[in-house]
Amino acid sequence: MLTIAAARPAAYSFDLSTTALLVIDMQRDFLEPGGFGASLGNDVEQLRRTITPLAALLAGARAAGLTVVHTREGHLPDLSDCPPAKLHRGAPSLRIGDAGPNGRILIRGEYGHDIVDELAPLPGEPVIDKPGKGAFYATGLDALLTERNIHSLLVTGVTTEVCVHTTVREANDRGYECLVLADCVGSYFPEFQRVGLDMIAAQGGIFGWVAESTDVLAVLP
Ligand code: TIU
Repeated sequence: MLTIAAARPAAYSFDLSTTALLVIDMQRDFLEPGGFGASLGNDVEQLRRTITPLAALLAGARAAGLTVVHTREGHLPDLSDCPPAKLHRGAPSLRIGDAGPNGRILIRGEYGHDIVDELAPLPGEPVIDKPGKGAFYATGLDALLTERNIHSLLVTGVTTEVCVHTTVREANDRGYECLVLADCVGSYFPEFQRVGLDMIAAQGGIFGWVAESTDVLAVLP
């Protein structure tokens, strides 16, 4: 058992064989200009500080033999898996499915939909394609984790208050123990980053725990 004493609200313990590193939606569509995040009026630079610590954590996790699972948010080319409520909401400069500089916005198979080069999945690492914000909705993630006897998740990715939060809430309700790594999750809004993390650890860890990636690297073999 490995223990992160500095986690809040209390120490977090996990076993390598029953833990996965979950990397949520580190896609060009959220982290690079011309994608979905930018089309919503966001400054993608706010998210890019996560790439360097996450690359280091990914390397440490791989070296320790930890299961690594990546997710990508996106839709089928015919948009049959995109609810109208999602497609028509707001007034983005480009809607889901529109042609952008990195291909069609948030469409599977397009350049912009894929994961940034720095965090590219290795062959054999599962990549879960998800149509929603939560990684458990309409995906095989729960079955994959159950099959591998995984019940602890080290959670990273973007954005803190949207896909990370939704996924952590889904995971918590399914019995997974989530440690969210503050420097490896990012929001377009600094106040949402702070409050989003506080919400997870508040009330005795109502959804999970929060720590830094260096805390994890310090205990990995
Ligand atoms: N808009 C926003 O903050 N996030 C998303 O739409 N998706 C994810 O968080 N991946």
